[in-house]
Amino acid sequence: MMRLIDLRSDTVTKPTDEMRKAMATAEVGDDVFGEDPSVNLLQEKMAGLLGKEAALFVASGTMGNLVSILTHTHPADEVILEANSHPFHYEAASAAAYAGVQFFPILGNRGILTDTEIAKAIRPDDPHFPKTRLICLENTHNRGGGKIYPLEEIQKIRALADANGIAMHLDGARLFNATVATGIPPADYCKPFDSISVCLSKGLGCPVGSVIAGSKEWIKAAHQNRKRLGGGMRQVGILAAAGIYALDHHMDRLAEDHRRAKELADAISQIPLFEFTPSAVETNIIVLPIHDPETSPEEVVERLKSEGVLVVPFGPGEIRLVTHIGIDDKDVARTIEVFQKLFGE
Ligand code: TLP
Repeated sequence: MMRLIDLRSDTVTKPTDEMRKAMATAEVGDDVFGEDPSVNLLQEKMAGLLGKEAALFVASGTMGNLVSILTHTHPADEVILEANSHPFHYEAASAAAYAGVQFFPILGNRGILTDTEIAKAIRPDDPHFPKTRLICLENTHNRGGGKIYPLEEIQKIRALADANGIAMHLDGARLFNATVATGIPPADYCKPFDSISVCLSKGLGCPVGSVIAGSKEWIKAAHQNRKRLGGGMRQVGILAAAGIYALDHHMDRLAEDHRRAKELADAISQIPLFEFTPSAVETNIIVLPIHDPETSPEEVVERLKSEGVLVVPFGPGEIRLVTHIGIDDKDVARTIEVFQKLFGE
């Protein structure tokens, strides 16, 4: 059978044998009683790594963002975020449904907003307007093609938030891709934020889970919101053990995913149908433009699939490829060969 090369997302990874061993032998307890040693260890490790007082294991990145937004806001507050950000684009309006907040989306440059753009969206203190309570940023930015948020820009936004009494949350689903690519330590990247959500189930290669982090007091309130959403889990150390294993063994290797994404970008960008600037690929995500309006993303996806290469349509005239722990150098070479065979001139 043809080996499938699955570049649809870094969420498709399967736990390695070593990770499965760590999960199978994990010490567990009832986490609703706070008695799961593996969950407690993961939370401590992550809080330390992100430079925050406390952390909380949650089921998914979507739950991490929702619990965070719930914990920062009151119904009818407003949250400023980027128009292509995950909470606005992909979370089924969960913050509207469960936190009762209104989003103020601003279209950025590949997901990056500046302090000047955000400043214009902050509401004046006037009974006509909602209260601007929270700014959410995303690093790396998924729909921005894995774009790294420059730390200096975040620091300027923090100064603006401080001047206006606004909290800041980071959707750091792929924060470690940014820290590995830049060499900036996670705690430095997280310092300007009141809360952070990081995913274990993306580049780190775990089957499930995210962790949110913040002050002790904030995490206490977040814990109650997680409970309200039905996210209090029991012997969940089996999953936390995968996270601990990944923090110890799967972090540095993200650089390999970035190198492979660059190799793919360099080769595919030379095919006129997909021409783009390969240096735009900063981490593990490649968003490819399709320059022929007659060729739909779905058609490109189908043709690649017939040769065993899986990618996803990513909006009008675009497809996305993501490298991850399940993709090796041979897969990269084969993918380039398939692109050239199908679409090269
Ligand atoms: N992203 C998924 C899809 O939902 C699009 C993917 O394949 O990239 N924040 C960011 C920046 C994300 O990219 C994702 C998932 C999430 C949050 C949500 O994480 P999960 O899927 O664990 O709820």
